[in-house]
Amino acid sequence: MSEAFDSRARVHRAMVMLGALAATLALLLSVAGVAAAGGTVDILEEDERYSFEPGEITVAMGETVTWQNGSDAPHTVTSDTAGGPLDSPELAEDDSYQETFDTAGDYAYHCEIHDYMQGVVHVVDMPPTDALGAVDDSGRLPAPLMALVALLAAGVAGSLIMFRLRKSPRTI
Ligand SMILES: [Cu+2]
Repeated sequence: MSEAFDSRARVHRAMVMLGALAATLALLLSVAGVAAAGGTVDILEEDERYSFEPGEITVAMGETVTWQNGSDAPHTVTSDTAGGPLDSPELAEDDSYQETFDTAGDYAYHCEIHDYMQGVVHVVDMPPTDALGAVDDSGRLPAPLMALVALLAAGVAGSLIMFRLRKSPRTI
């Protein structure tokens, strides 16, 4: 009776451990995904005035900023400097616009329709925003993350083997 209980407890412990490993892995992958996504600026209306939220955003070189029109009026995302990188068409409600910034600097922009709408993108020359490195252009996971996944898989396999070895003398 106590043996059956022990075995159930061991199965339970193994399940908890696997769950914790899976949760850790999911968290790491989502962190990498967030870093690769860059930033998002929402276009919002409050008291009949429109604004870019946040008005200032900081991203690393190579990252992409997405503007999302969450208001029912048309807007543009237009560089203050002629010939600047930001030059969207009129964005209708729920339309979005993206720009990837490969050069460090401050990019001021406005809306052509509502000239009081102003924003700045700060692009800084630094490694991707998470410690593990962002997903590169090929879509593959970066090497440190791959190594971690391999390590976790080895740990799971190892604990399963240990579990079976310890259990087998009794069942045979
Ligand atoms: Cu506007």
